[in-house]
Amino acid sequence: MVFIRVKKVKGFDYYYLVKSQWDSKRKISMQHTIKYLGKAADVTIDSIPPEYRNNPKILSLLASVSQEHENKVVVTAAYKEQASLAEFYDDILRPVLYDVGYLWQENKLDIGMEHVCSNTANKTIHKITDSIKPNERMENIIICTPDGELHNIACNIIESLLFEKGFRVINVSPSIPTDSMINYIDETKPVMILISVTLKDNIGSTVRLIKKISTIFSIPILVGGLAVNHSSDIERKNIEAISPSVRVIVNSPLSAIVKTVKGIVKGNNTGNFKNLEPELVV
Ligand code: B12
Repeated sequence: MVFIRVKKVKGFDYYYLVKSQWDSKRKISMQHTIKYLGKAADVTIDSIPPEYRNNPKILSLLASVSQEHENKVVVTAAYKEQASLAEFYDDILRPVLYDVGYLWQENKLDIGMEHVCSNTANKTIHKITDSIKPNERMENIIICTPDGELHNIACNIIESLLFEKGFRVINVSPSIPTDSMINYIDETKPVMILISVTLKDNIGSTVRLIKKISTIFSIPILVGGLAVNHSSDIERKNIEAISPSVRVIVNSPLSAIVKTVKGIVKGNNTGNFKNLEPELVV
């Protein structure tokens, strides 16, 4: 069997074309390097010896790498053209991901490409976040998803933005059990907790999480995400009725979310939204 082996050196991936053969005497699989292919980003079909170019494993790896590389170049170029980080996420990255979801739903994009797109989005966000200089006097904010929720690109985006605004964001997404969350809150003493919920089916676990947190701590909790954007007024009111510390934020631009967070941290550390200035709640 022939495949491409990846070696990571100083953060870069390097590829080797490798043959794996079963050694029946020693009862182990032996791997022989056929060819060193070089830095992953530079490997093309021409780097592969002709006799292995039709191998489906090799073709699919090369296709995903070149697609991911191409996506990253386009996305990074788009980021540099935007006036602010919030605008880049709101006006470029989120609409692209919504389109990806629509194309997947319409069977016009397969699941593999959907994964490539969401991995590219996450890598881009991490790259941007890593380039931001941390602030010395940072307050802790926890961002998480409820149990069962695997969508966490929004958490990474909000983390990136709040980090840029000088908060230390503890991003525990995706999906950890409620008890671990409680331990995290106890250890890190956040000034606020943000919960992102995408699937309507996860509203139930969101409600359980909020109930658990608010019986133990008095910390402001903001809830947002696709599931609450698509919920009814009554469903939102039911979430807010759990505790006066809870506020549901619907269809809000990222710049307004940042404003809300800053307002709460500055003026209201009691965990009770009743004290909050109305214009800060979107
Ligand atoms: C990427 C993606 C995935 C990836 C997720 C990878 C990852 N690490 O996140 C993978 C492949 C794992 C995935 C899996 C699934 N997915 Co999916 N996925 C998506 C996709 C394409 C993009 C999601 C995204 O990141 N959007 C971009 C972010 C930035 O937007 P956002 O979440 O709305 O966040 C913004 C606001 O809502 C707000 N916000 C968000 N959180 C919070 C929190 C607070 C406190 C505040 C204030 C604001 C706020 O701010 C954000 C920035 O503006 C969407 C399409 C879509 N329309 O979103 C489908 C989508 C969400 N997925 C969907 C489905 C059905 C699934 C699966 C059930 C598919 C399956 N059968 O397996 C699974 C479920 C997995 C699970 N248990 O969670 C459906 C959900 C339908 C529904 N109405 O419930 C969608 C809408 C696709 C579709 N059109 O049908 N998915």
